[in-house]
Amino acid sequence: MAETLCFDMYGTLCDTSSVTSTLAAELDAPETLVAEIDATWRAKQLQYSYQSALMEEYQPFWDVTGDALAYALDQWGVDADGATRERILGAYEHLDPYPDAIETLTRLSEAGHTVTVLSNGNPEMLETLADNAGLAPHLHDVISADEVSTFKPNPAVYENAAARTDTPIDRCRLVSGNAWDVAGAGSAGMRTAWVNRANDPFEEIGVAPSLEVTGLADVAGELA
Ligand code: LAC
Repeated sequence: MAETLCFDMYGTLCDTSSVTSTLAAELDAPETLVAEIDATWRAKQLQYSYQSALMEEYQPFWDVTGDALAYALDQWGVDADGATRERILGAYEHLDPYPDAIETLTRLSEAGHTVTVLSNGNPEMLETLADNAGLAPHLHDVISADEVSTFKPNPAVYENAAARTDTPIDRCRLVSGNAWDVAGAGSAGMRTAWVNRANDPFEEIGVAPSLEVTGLADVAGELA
């Protein structure tokens, strides 16, 4: 049965850890420090998105990501001028797609599914990344949390995706590598597919995934 498939972008279609090469080049820092900054940056990025949603102080994900970078550099005692920070942040527009991303989108589209991105990224950063990563021609739509001025896992974001694609929410499926995102989409009434690449335990809150796989190609294997 045809579904509207909503792919998360950061950590699902594109690999956020590909910012490490930019961090290393721009900061001339050892690999261990780069790994620490990268981990703090990603954790703070998510935390700041949750905080700003809960505080009802929405700001675009690009700004959230910049603030999280500032925190991570500060936490690890690294000085970087404004231009360097901009170049590091710019890595978010050049993330590597996972190797099986394009083939997965193509197969699912050919199988009759509507294939979209549903992400916390603001539209400009999503469109730039989708172009740079070669994903854009394989997507029917790119839907941003920015349209409802809050962030996943607020149900308003998943509900907006269903409304925008004119699909009943129980015929939409979020595909995400982020367990918290899957838990939230399930809670909002979507079907889900959890791309559990690291064999992690699932979240203790929210709704368990309708489908669990270890890579994007398996999503096509199951649904195409
Ligand atoms: C996304 C990030 C938060 O929504 O994973 O794409």
